[in-house]
Order: sequence, then structure tokens, then C-alpha cells
Amino acid sequence: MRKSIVYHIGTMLVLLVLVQGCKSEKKKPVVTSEPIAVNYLEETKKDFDTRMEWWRNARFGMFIHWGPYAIPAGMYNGKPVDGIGEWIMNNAHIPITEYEVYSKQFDPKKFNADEWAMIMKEAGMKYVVITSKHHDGFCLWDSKVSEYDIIDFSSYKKDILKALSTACKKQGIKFGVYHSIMDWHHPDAQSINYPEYNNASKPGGNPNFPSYLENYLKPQMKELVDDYDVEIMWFDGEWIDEFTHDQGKELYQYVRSLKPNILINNRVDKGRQGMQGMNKADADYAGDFGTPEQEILEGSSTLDWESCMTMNDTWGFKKNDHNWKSAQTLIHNLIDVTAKGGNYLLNVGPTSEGLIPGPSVERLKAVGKWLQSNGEAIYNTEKLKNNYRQGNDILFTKSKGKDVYYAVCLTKPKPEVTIEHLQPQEGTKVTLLGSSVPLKWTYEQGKGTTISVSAPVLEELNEEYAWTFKINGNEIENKISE
Ligand code: H79
Repeated sequence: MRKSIVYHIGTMLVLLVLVQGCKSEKKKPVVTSEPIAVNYLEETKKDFDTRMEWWRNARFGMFIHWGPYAIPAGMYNGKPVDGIGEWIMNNAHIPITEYEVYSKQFDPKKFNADEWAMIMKEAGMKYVVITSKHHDGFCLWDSKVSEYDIIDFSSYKKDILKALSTACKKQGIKFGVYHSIMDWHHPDAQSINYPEYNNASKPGGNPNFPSYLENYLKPQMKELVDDYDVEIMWFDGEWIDEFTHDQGKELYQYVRSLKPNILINNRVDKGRQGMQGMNKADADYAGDFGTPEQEILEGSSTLDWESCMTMNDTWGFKKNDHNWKSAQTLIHNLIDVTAKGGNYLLNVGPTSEGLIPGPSVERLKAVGKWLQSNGEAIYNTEKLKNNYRQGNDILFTKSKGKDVYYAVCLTKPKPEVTIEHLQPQEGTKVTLLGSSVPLKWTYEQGKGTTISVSAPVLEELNEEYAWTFKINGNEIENKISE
């Protein structure tokens, strides 16, 4: 009986769909060969918020700088080369044909995409951005418009991006690529800013740059978006003279047209103000988020932003760079960025063999361990309306859409801690993340919430980096810290 009702309903639905189908078939406008132009720069705030949602909730991602520069690893002719490792071609003035020898040799036998994805996962990272192509021009996938790639040029001959994209998908990690607009290898892109790789006799830069954009860069965008599940297109090298604001807007439109819900950083256009990374206000620049580099915004921002940072002093691997930031610094940076409404894109520079350096892995494990108990103060959070911090030692975050607040202490809490900016709901329990023991608290108007931190609770937590109070309640509006 039931079956037949279901069957009949099913038949009716099919008929309805058919009838509807015919109706809409009749009404269809005349089809022309012109594509329907959508202006992706005129998105509603609601559509923008929807597109940005996963990224805003993710907070923490891995940046990977990897390419042939991992072979010299900061050394040239037996001497150390100053500066960031992936710039060695420029900094040591290495001729193209000589640099190509590294590219040929590139053969990372120990690369294991699943291991990398596991390192991200255990670190609590929710997305990754890897160099599909850095300024040196070498491509980590089998690009159909290039012979200068991992399959056609190097000894390795396996598609690195494909392996990583697949491995990340298995772990639920979103995949993004860093793609340099500046290209020191492509003859149509070598720039006047970099005379070693340019015919400096051409004023105004490389006259063939528009052809490079149309016939090389854009086809590469299509390959990456179509075949690698790219969710973030992270441009760089946009400052060269050849690249214009109009080309930036056009490139943005093009990449969005390939995948309307993709995210694109502000280096797709010319708006970025140096290393601070946010856009200038003098024009309508394309790009979904600002990109402070090696720094964190001074205060919070209502715009979307992501701080990218190294763990030592280089992006691409340098064998002599041992200047590692401590796990504590990395954790404090993540908290600081989160409280100010940003994301943290933390870099690793794998070796030429394909290994993420031990000191990086060690630190990422410590961050991951901290996030295991404190993650709810980071993921799916928003900044507070009035204050993101109290003094230098306490930072605030808030669960999205809930009256749940977090006060993260960067130093070990004293037996009594007063949180000036939060008021707990009556009768609510205040805890430290990682412990379920309720802590005694009192609230006094004008002073704030004083929490008694019991010594055994602290001891049992055995935390060394940052301590998070969780408070159901509300924000006190009259205190402005910045
Ligand atoms: O990929 C990594 C580096 O190789 C690349 N960006 C990160 C993510 C990079 N870092 N530093 N640089 C490139 C040096 C570029 C500096 C400058 Fe400029 C370019 C100085 C002047 C032009 C950036 C744009 C700062 C001011 C304008």
C-alpha cells in the first residue's frame, strides 16, 4: 500500500517536472553565442558573506612555498645568499639557464601528500595555500601551456598539486594556490623592475605582458580551477609596472567566472599598501581580503584580512635559517589575529627532498595541541563589538551568533583575574577551556568580573601557552580598548 502511494507520488512528481520542463522550454529566450556577463565586482554583501563564510570560520591555514629554490636552499657558489630563499634567483643574479639546472634536478622523492595533509590536520589548520608558481616561474603541476613544470621539465614527473589537492580533500582541508603574476622565466613577462630577467632597453617594461596574461596566466587559472579543486586563488607579484589596475579587475572577473564561489586575495589588483597589506581607499580595487605580510594589523578591522607569516626568516627552504619563532609566539599570533577578526596563514618551506622541516612540524604539533582544548575560542568566532583586548595580556573572541565569550590570557592567570569587559549571565558557570570545573566569580559594576582561579585546576590543565576563560554573558559596552 505504502509502496504504491510512494510510487504514485513519484509518478506525479516526474510528470510535474516534465510539464514544468516543457513550459520553461517554450519560454526560453533566443539563445545567442554571447556569454552572459556577470559583474562579480558588484556582489551584494549577503552574497559576499556567504562566499566568505567557510574562510572566516577557518582562521588558520598552512602556506607552502616550494619549488626548485629548495635545492640551493639559500647557498650559491658555496656562499650564503642574503634574503628570502625563494628569491635566490633574483638576489644572487642567477642566469635563467643556470637556474633551470635546479628545476631539472628537482626530484622530491620523500614527498608524501598524505603526510603533509596529516601535519595540517594535526596542527588544526583548515586550509592550505601552496605555490603553484612562484616568481621563478616553475610550475608544480602539469600545465598545458608550459614546458617549465614538474612533469615536462623536472626529474620528478609526478603532479604535486594533484597529489596534495587529493590528500587535503580526504582530510576536509580546503585547497588553495599561490600564483605569481610576476614571472622571471617567461619571456613575455620578465620585467623592467628586474633587469637581470628583462630586456632593460624596453622602457615601460615588457611590451608582451598582455600576451602573457591572455595566453599563459589565464589559461593556467583555468587549468588550476577546473582540475585541482582550488578554493582560494592567492596572487602575488602584482606590483610590477606592466600589470595594471584594469588588468587586475579583469583577472578577478575571469577567475570568478571560472568558479563563482572561489576566494581571491587583494594582490589580484594594485590596491595593496606595501607589507601592511590592506587596500588603499583611492579606487575600487578588486580582491576579497587584505594580505598583511609578516605583520599583524595594529588594531581590529571590519574588512577581511589574513596575515601570512614565516616560522623562521624565509618562505622557501634555507638550510642555514634556524631563527625559529617559538610555539608560544605562533599561538599568541593566532589568538591576536583571531581577536582582531583576521586569519593566520602560517608558512612552511619544505626541503628539496619533500620534507617539512622538523622544527616546523614540532611547532605545528604544539599549536595543534593547544587548539585541541582551546579551539572553540578560535574557530567559528567573531570579534567583539567594542574591545578585542584588555591590556596586553588578555584577548577576546566570541562564538558566532551566541552569547559565549572567551577571554584568552597570554600569561598564566593569577589566583584572581578581573575581566573588565565581560559580564557573565546570572548563575552561569565560568570555566577554563580544557577543564569542566566551575570557577568562582563575582561581578561588580564599574570593575568587571573577578574570577578565582583555583590552583589545582591550573595544575591539572598543565597549560604552558595561553589560558582561555569561557563566559556565557555579554559584553560591557562602555570600555573601548582601541
Ligand atoms: O611569496 C613570499 C615572498 O616571496 C613574496 N611574498 C611572500 C608571500 C615577497 N616577499 N617580499 N617580497 C616579495 C619582496 C617585495 C617587496 C616589494 Fe613592494 C615589492 C617592495 C616593493 C615592491 C610590496 C609591494 C611592498 C611594497 C610594494
